[in-house]
Amino acid sequence: MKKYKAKANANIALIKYWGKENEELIIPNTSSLSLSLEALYTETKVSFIDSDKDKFYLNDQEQAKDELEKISKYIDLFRDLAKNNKRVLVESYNHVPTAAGLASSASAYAALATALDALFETDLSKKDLSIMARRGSGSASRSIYGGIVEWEKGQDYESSFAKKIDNPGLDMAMIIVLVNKNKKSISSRQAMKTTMATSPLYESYINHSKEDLEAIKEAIKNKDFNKVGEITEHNAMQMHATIISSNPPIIYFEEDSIKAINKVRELRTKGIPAYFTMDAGPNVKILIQKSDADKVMEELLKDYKESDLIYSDIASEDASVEVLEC
Ligand code: 2P0
Repeated sequence: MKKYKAKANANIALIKYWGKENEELIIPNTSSLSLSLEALYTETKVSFIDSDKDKFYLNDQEQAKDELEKISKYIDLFRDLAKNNKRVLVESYNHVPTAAGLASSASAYAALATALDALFETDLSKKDLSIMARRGSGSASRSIYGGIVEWEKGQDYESSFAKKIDNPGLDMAMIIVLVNKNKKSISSRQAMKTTMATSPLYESYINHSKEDLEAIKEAIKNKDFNKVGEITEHNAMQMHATIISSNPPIIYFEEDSIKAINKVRELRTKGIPAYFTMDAGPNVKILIQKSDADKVMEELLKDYKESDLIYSDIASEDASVEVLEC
């Protein structure tokens, strides 16, 4: 019996995806752009089992009914595609340096799609793998690739997928400041719906984000790190302003998020280029030049414990799969 193991990295968006044009097919309202992170990844093993039900283990824990149903529904997409009704054992491991609440649906579904493609012998292209990963979670479409990745929103099932953007040699890395390792935030899936339904700023976010995407692609081409950073910060804060203006308000910031943001500004006053972004949670991600990593770490360690910081290079490899045993 063959077992396959796939690996996919998590990604952090510089231009954020927030809201869907089509809920069922996960077609977004905007295109987005991200960096895949080497330090955070998911490994997922899959094999066929002789059973009438799938089985799902996450970090060696068998998952309960709701999680199993969700993943079974997802595996159905591959069963339909391959016209093969066999049940599957999924063993997934999130590799995150600390128990940081950073487990990512992006790396999870990108790894699962890559593993299932091998198991069901569907032989999908990278583009189709990105589409299948998207069906699990929107941001997973981007985790099929390493490096700088753009998810083009497209208009329908076939045209909404991610692709790699050339990096002409921009020197980048990220440091994640772990603000709160425990508290569970409102899920981004639910929060997106509330924002779209109630925020008076939502349409403005959509329009500005198109401009931000064009501007950041130009800045990447020009190897202009400061411009990339400025656009990243401004886009994230536009997204959060939009989310906060939902009714009832959704606030991902905590006091310590603001503290970390101020620390990033302090780095800049000391002449170190560094820019922040935040997602659907309180942790702050700092975009830096890899060549400044030692200096930035030294500054951050004045205020933070080493265990509150995760340094990551940008992943160079795309999602991949290997055969484990026959
Ligand atoms: C992003 N986020 O672009 C944005 C920024 C969070 C904030 O994509 O409903 O888990 O599964 O498509 O992909 C998180 O949303 O949502 C996300 P679904 P997903 O990274």
